[in-house]
Amino acid sequence: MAYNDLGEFIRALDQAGELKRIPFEVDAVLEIAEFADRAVKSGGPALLFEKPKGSSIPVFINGFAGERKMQIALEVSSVEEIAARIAEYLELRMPEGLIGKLKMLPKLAEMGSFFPKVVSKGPCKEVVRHDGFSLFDYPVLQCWPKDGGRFITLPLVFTKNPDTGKRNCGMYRMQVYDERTTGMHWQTHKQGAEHYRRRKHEGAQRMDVAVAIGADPATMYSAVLPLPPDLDEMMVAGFLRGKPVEMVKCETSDLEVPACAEIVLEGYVEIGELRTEGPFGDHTGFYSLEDDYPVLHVTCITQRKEPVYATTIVGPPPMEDYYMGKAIERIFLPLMRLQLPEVRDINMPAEGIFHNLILVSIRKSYPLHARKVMHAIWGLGQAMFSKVIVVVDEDVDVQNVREVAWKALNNIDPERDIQFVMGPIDSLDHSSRLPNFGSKMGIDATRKWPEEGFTRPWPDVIEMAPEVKRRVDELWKQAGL
Ligand SMILES: Cc1cc2nc3c(=O)[nH]c(=O)nc-3n(C[C@H](O)[C@H](O)[C@H](O)COP(=O)(O)O)c2cc1C
Ligand SMILES: [Mn+2]
Repeated sequence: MAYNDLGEFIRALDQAGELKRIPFEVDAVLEIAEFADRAVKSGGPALLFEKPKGSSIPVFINGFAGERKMQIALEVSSVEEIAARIAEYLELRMPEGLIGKLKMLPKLAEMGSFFPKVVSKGPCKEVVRHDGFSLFDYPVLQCWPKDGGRFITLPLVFTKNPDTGKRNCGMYRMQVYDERTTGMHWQTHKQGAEHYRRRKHEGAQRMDVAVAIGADPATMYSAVLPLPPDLDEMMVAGFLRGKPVEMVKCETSDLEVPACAEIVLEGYVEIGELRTEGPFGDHTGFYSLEDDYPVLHVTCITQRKEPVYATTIVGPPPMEDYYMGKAIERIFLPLMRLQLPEVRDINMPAEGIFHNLILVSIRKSYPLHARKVMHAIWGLGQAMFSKVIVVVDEDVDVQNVREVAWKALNNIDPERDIQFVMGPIDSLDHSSRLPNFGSKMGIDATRKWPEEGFTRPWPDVIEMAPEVKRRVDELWKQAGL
């Protein structure tokens, strides 16, 4: 049964032994972050701080911070189940004959149930405040010592594409500047930034923005998914939870937000207004330096009577976002394989913080096939950020990083097998020669073929004969080993 809100998710974590309530006072400045960091690094529970210093609103953190928590969030026993569900839809073909078509009806009905539903009221409207509010009433974290201030780190930022009217929901952190103003850190490649550019292009003065903080877990998670532009995150959330997301109209704009949200900030971004954002201890494990970003002016806050403030911290990996990203890797594999069926598996190790390193195994079918796969990945949505791509043959288990390192390093003649290309760079990369502009490296670590100009013999990997293994299994026991 789909969770109706954040509260139900928190209860489910509690029942599974994946939640710890902290009943005493803890400071939202740095202390909660240190708790969260230790908890995620030791495989600990999600945390609910009942008495954050200076606020009556509890803080929930690390709800997705682990494989088991991700499973509870998405109500599966393995996220591969979602990949399998997606694969099932991708294989849907128009069946032959009437009986076949009738058999498809339930599937089609199920698809219809993913679409979000507009409702007239919801818990996020229990309190509506047009004035007299302050963002400092909320227990917004300062995560790291050199951060530029407090940051809302788990917001669902809603905007509309002015050309198509389609909604977008992305997770973009928001630095709290004062009682009613925040930064809006949508990086240039993201949909929020694209909507802003389009508004600017049409000469608009303002763009409406609504931000939901805290919702049912599938809805929260959908905001981080690297979906194609104009594919509604709320529809995907409906697919993930198997039930439509209920949306309510904002008080001050024609945007809609999840009715179950804990807290909603309504406001606008003034086109052309930029302000220094950061520094911020980021998911690279380094501080992102100060940069100019748009500013959100909050004009109205709606919320539950007793909301919970949902947040996260990022920093040296692995953090909560690693587990969110790992599930993305699993869920999106069938979609990637739709375009690239030769891909067997991919792995983005925690240390590679998603975009720095992607390990790919392929079934190699023609000369320079590995290069084709690299270029395809660099052309595939947010996978464009992949700084280093290592392509190996299908017999290499990319989930085993030691095996990849061993085989790949043996297989490469660096000058021949490494490809450098220029391309768009993740805004958080601090090493590229210009922001958002730099180079990438592809490593073809597949076995080289004569058709690729490799005429020397290629050796086999060493393996013991199976009959010897079986015999030694026996002798091993006999030896008391
Ligand atoms: C905890 C967390 C914080 C994030 N913060 C930002 C951010 O500040 N700016 C940004 O552009 N992307 C951020 N992201 C990544 C985006 O949410 C992600 O790229 C998403 O797919 C963007 O959606 P869009 O394609 O609809 O723009 C964050 C992701 C997570 C998990
Ligand atoms: Mn999107």
